[in-house]
Amino acid sequence: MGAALYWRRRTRARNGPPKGSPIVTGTIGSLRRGLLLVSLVLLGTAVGACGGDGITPTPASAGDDGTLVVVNRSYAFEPRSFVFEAGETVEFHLSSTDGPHTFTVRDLDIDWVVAKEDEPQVQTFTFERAGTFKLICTIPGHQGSGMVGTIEVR
Ligand SMILES: [Cu+2]
Repeated sequence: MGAALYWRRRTRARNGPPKGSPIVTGTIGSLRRGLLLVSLVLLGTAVGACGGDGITPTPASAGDDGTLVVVNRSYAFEPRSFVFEAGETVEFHLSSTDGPHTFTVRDLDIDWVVAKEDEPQVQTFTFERAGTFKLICTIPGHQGSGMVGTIEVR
């Protein structure tokens, strides 16, 4: 805004009072639009950060029918954190929005490849022991790009 005022003063000094001049109005208008855009981008970043590592999202559980839909995409699991009861059997419906991914929990011997879009594959698993387990995608580069999650069994 400081720059805009400076520019206005200079313009006024050079060309006389440009009160209500469309040029000035247009410039201020586009500056406002620019600021609005910057604000929206900052807001988007802040909202996006909530889903990141800083704040843990509410963990997902299986529905009343024991099923749970998980979407795999580059590079995230949606949802990315889960909570189950020990002894609970969950029917996972896994799909990928893009290339192949895996739903892998090494400590539980889970290693499911999820390849085709719009064709969820169904995998059933019983979580026997309590603990916190790391979910990863083993496609090279995906884990490093943030395709990780957490499964808590309690
Ligand atoms: Cu992946």
